[in-house]
Amino acid sequence: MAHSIVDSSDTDLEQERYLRDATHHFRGIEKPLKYGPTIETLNDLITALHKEFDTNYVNIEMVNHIMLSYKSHPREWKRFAKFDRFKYTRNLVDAGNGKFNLMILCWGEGHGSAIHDHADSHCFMKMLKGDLQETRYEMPCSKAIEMPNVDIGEVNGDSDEEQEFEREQLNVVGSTTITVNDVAYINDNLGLHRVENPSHIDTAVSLHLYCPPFNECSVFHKNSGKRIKCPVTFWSKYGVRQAESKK
Ligand code: CSS
Ligand code: FE2
Repeated sequence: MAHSIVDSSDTDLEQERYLRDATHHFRGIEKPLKYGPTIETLNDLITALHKEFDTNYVNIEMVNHIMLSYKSHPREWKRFAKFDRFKYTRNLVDAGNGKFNLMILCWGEGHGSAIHDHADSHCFMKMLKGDLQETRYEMPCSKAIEMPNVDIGEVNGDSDEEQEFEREQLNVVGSTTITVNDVAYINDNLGLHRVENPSHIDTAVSLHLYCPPFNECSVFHKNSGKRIKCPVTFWSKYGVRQAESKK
């Protein structure tokens, strides 16, 4: 028989290459696909994602469909939703066999992210509770500066430090508010964003899918366009709070 044994790491690499290529043309879909599966529960969503990522070719529209089709039921995701008083938290739900990361982000009243990129990956953001405001920016040209010990949640990017740095003010492309069950999509080809809970009364919870997964991204200074590489960490994994050293 002429079957060749394909090393699973080759398949993984091919999938990674395919996904990164797809960031150059994919822009997200607004409505679920007519031929897509029904997704009733968070478990259905996770099962459907695993099926989709099981081959080296990933139907990214189908991934978008899966995220759009799920309707938020708090009882299904509550155990992952762990808040901090001071900043938004990232809570890992499923590590997708190394092919994707599915996580729940918990935004306290007024919490927001720095302006950031998505490390050449696809980012789907679905609202589970409350609203989030997304402000988009054009990608600047400046080079990365390594800052390995600062987490994405700790960096604000609004200060006026770094006066000597050659300025390249980030241009705002637009701003939208997403509400329960909406899905926003972004990748580096479409630009950067800052995400904020605009409410000072209500918390917000969102479900994020990143593929390929990443453990560092860049944050950007609004007035200079200066770029800083930051590790991204988890506040909890599979419903269990991470010790400081294990994030
Ligand atoms: N990308 C941010 C959240 S906004 S999409 C993060 O992973 O922390
Ligand atoms: Fe983001």
